[in-house]
Amino acid sequence: MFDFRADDTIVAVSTPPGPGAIGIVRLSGPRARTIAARFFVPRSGKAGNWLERKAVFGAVRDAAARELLDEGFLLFFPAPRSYTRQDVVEISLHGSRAVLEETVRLAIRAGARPAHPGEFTLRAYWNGRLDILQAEAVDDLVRSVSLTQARIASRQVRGGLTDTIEKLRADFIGLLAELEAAIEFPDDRMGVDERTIFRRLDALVFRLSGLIRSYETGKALSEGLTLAIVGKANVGKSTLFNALLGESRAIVAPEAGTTRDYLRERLRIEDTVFRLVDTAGLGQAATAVEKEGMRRSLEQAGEADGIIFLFDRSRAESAADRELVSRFPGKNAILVFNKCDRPAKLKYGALKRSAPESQVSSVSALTGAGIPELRRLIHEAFAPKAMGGGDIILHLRQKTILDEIAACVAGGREALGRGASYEVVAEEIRRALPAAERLLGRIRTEEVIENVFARFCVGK
Ligand SMILES: Nc1nc2c(ncn2[C@@H]2O[C@H](COP(=O)(O)OP(=O)(O)OP(=O)(O)O)[C@@H](O)[C@H]2O)c(=O)[nH]1
Ligand SMILES: [Mg+2]
Repeated sequence: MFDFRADDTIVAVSTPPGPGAIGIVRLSGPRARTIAARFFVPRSGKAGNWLERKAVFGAVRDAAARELLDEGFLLFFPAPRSYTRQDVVEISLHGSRAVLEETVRLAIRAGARPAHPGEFTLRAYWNGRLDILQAEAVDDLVRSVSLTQARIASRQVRGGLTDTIEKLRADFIGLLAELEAAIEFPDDRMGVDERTIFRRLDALVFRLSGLIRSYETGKALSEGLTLAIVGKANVGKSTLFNALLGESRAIVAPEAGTTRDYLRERLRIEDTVFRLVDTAGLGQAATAVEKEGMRRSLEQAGEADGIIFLFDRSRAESAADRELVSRFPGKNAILVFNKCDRPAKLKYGALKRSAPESQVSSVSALTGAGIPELRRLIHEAFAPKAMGGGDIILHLRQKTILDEIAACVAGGREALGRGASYEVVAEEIRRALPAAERLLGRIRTEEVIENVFARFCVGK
């Protein structure tokens, strides 16, 4: 889908659709300056005689219509000191879709071609300004909705993950060199012994598995974790759902069995976005619809990343409550006791013992008492833990290749364990190198390029 010829000049609106105070039209390519000079007239000085990286005030003009379209500023970034390493021109105008699209049309009439999604960044990659990990992070940064996501992506745009992978690659090469020396001079007492090789391999396994595991955090950050509110009918699940969201989203009613289908809404706490699910109450189903609703509740609870078990504190607990709590072993959960505005009847000792790992909170979803504390508890119990400045893998492409590399290391370790020769061990480990190159995008394959850049927006 991409035209890989980099010798034409592309143009696009680089700001999002919809009215804005400012909108930007961007051109990249060897003719960017000449093309812009055809429709951008500077207030003073000669068109096209623009100083490097100095704002030029002027107007966009349709020569044919002899009419000024809008006034604004132009910035010229000559190659190679630009985003794409080609000549780049950026024109800031008023953010009207009509003005911006007409400017693009004028550029096309003067010889530019409309850019494909991600094509500016593709050119940056093609011309060696970014590697593929950085290019992927550009898109993550553009799309990030939380500060944590933005920080991780920004670090990767600046080459943080690239450095980590480079170091890993260097260690592979170092290890191979040692193995090769040991193969060539088997009698040299300075040669590496098996224990050292084992240690090196274990260290690599450790680092790789840390990176691979971080993908779970990355996914949680980009997609949002799902939390299901689960409990018996009428305990106040929908009331709590509404209280947490701060809006009356779900129907609340005194009779049991009000909620039939589950509801899902975005819940933002501090910097984390969750997907909160309100489910149908569990208990004795009287009708086929109720039965299906309960089946779905259990399904939602099973698929969720975390569960909020809700109980009515003004009623005595039952065996069914304890059974429910122990139904999802290993699942991250909290126990919440609702209706604390009423006299307490429920003793939660037994429930707590059924879920010793889970934290406990008391609220009144009706009055709002305890809701701020519960929000804090939800964040503490479920938000993905930031990994002290470490690298986070955000893409399946990256994780898949890391898995491959880890398999090479495991293969080498296994060979060493069963007493195979160093040649065989080296053979296994050597296979990790092309994978690392692919991870960094040093090996350019059209498939990878299309997969990475096609997700971008036009103009980026
Ligand atoms: N006193 C008191 N009543 C509450 C509280 N929370 C909910 N209720 C009431 O309990 C009843 C049931 O509330 P819902 O939110 O519909 O309960 P639910 O768990 O969603 O019920 P189903 O959808 O039928 O399973 C309503 O009459 C609510 O007003 C609370 O904290 N205190
Ligand atoms: Mg309900």
